[in-house]
Amino acid sequence: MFKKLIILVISGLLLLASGEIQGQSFPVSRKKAIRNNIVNACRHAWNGYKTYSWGYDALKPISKTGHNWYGVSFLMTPVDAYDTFILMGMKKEAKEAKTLIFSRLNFDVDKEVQLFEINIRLLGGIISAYELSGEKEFLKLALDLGKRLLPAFNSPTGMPYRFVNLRTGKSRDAQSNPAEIGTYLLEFGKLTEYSRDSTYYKTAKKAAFEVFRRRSDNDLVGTVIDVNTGEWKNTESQIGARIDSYYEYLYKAWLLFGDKDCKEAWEVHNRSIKKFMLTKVASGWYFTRVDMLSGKETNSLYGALDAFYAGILALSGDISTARNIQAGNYYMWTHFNLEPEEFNFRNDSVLYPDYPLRPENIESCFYLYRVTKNDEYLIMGERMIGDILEKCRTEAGYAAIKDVRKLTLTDSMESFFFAETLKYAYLLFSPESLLDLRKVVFNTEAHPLKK
Ligand code: DMJ
Repeated sequence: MFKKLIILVISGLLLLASGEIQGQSFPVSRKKAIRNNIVNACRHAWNGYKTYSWGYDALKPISKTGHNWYGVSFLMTPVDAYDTFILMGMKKEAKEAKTLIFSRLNFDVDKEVQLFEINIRLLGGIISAYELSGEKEFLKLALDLGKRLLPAFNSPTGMPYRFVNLRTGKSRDAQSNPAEIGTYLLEFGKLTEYSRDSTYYKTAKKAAFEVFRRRSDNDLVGTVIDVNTGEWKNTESQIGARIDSYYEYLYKAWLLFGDKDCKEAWEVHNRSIKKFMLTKVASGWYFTRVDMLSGKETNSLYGALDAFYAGILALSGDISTARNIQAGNYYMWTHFNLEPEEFNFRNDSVLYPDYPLRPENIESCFYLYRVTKNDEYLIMGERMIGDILEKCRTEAGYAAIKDVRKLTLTDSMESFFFAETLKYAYLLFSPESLLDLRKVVFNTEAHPLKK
């Protein structure tokens, strides 16, 4: 009898330790199985890159060929994937990516590049790689790249042009937007930290605040602005495309560097976003689009990019709004069986039916799970990553979807699939100790930067 009791107590303790009881609906063994699937998917995609597009920016997963954004390669995929390999414990793949980067990545090229993308994917990726590996070669690359991006900010307002030539510094395209103007605070702040040259952070902050000071009386910003004149060219305000990471970096500059001005600016915008854009309908809460001057609705559109905002709200402590927004995010995913790029949340019609392997919906699940520990976000995440790994898989990797209603594929596998989609999904099902949000802040491409 006594022996039986001891056995019962011990097996109970073992179950408790394994999480089989604690998280009834989501035992540790299930999390582990999902993590394994994600690692296998990551390896499958990297093997495709290695076999068919080694040295290129990205793999085209249907035609099995390589693709460069600018004619020459800046190794977008290996740079974006490197810290994901490290976090997933994929040592062999991390080494392969690093060797390729050190042997071939060179920024002294007479090519014009898009400042924003090069900053979030390459500069962010390389700085994070340096912090995770301690390899000086990464820091050298980051400082070299940073110097080459600075000339883009030489406009009459201090807001950067959209394109810059990496060798000559010649810049062009003054019709920009808040995201492409205000998403440098984290990476440039890190450059200032490592170079001890305050120019970087000051330049990034000036650019972001040139947008902020042009906000409307409603404390909203528009979608297109001329960086030469500072004049708004499109006054539609939204939280998604062309504005998203401007908001994100105001809040995260506070988290990473304790910059109070940035926190205050975020609070000003967030209050107005909630006042003018938050819309409650039966399927969930959404942020609609409004005119920055009148505050009136222009379009009841919502999409894959907007989904990130629930995560930022969760991070900033506004859990109840975040939860309701995530309900809308999940509806967008399940109703269409993979989220469309944009849909009208008032009548469920699809405007842009593509799904380019975006991470934002899973990203918000990850933050919400971290702050609430509610299994519901694991269930959402499991469904989403399951759909992606099943419906987007090709022989060579994972492909974007052209139309979520018909599940037709298109020949592209963006590097953010490695940097963000797989990483957030993996972290959602991993122990918190793998990545402590009190110690790091993710840039907008999910490259972790140390506080
Ligand atoms: C990423 O490159 C970044 O997250 C960016 O801020 C916008 N979205 C794409 C992925 O969807």
